[in-house]
Amino acid sequence: MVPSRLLSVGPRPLLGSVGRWTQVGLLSASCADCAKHQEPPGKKLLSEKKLKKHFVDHRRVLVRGGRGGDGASCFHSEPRKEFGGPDGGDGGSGGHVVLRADQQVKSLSSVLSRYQGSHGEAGGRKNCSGRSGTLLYVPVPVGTLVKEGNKVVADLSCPGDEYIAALGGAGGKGNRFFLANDNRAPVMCTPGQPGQERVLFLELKMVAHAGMVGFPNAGKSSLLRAISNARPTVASYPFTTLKPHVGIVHCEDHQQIAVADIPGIIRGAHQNRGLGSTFLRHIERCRFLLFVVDLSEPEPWTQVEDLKFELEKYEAGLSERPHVVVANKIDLPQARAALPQLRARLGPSTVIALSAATGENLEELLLRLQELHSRHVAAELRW
Ligand SMILES: Nc1nc2c(ncn2[C@@H]2O[C@H](COP(=O)(O)OP(=O)(O)OP(=O)(O)O)[C@@H](O)[C@H]2O)c(=O)[nH]1
Ligand SMILES: [Mg+2]
Repeated sequence: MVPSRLLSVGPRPLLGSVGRWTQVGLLSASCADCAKHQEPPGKKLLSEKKLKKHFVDHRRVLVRGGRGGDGASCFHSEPRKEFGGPDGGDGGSGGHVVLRADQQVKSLSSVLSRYQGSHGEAGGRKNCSGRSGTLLYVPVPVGTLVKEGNKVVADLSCPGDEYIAALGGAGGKGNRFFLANDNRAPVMCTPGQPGQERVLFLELKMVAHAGMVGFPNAGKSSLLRAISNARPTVASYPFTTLKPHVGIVHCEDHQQIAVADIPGIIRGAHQNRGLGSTFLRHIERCRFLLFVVDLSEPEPWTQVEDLKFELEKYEAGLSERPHVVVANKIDLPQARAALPQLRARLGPSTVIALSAATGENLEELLLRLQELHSRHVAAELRW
């Protein structure tokens, strides 16, 4: 589910051909042979400076809780009160490091490689406890998965979700704590404990209802621009889109459907050809898929076969998700000629022929999106 607060950008007037629909956009969000479990071979990691400029969807972070303050050892003394007793206060506890899902944050590029929680202060005289370390909040995008080793330890999928990444250390005890009947003047005090230290792997998986996958130049970004007011760049060269974009379609029954435009996939993407298949992580959470096909290309059905093959290589069963095939560029004569054959091969109800450029037949796609979304909501309610 896409949290409603994520979709809070106000509605915009309609596109003529889309009729009753309003649009709103939002820019951004192990089996041995699964490509997602393999590191892309031979690709150099980007430097910190370069990472800042890019859309970053995974990060390794060292988090360390603050150290607890030391307990104090001292004795009360004032005029006419020579043996005032032990009055060393306890140290304050160290501050935790907390990951918090923030919808203003769109990628993990702002997340640093290490975080240190603030330390607790030492205890003082007159039984004064030291100040505890403050919480250190690290804002991460909504949809961040937190892993330790291969184990998923948290899924921050709603705005405001929090996860304590590293606990602060406990404060030490002052000598007042050790006062007992058989020991009226303890000098013992304990030091503060070090904070927890962990290496976490953050992975951003976009939260969208529908994921668009297709070959480069199929017209995915054009389609997203046509049905929402997200503005991914459109150009006639392959791999124009280098990071995922999410657009929100507002339906007339006030449903909001988030649609993700994923960078182009080519055959062999699981072997790191083209942009590789790591971007497919962003459709893992999508409830349904749109296979966008360039109908003006020869044998357009092979594009669907190749896309399904790549999806299966990435994660078994991914291509089985509810889906429709969007046959784009129907405005071109050669595309119109290829449509009957595509329909015959894939089934007439699976294929929606449209033109993202002219807006022809967008209505059918939007109705189908609404139908798929309603089915998904009904299935969730049943659970
Ligand atoms: N004639 C026609 N051209 C289209 C249509 N949709 C997109 N195009 C053109 O196809 C080219 C590629 O469109 P994009 O939307 O950038 O394609 P994409 O799938 O996002 O491509 P990548 O980002 O590279 O993966 C652009 O020149 C568009 O103008 C359409 O319906 N009809
Ligand atoms: Mg694109």
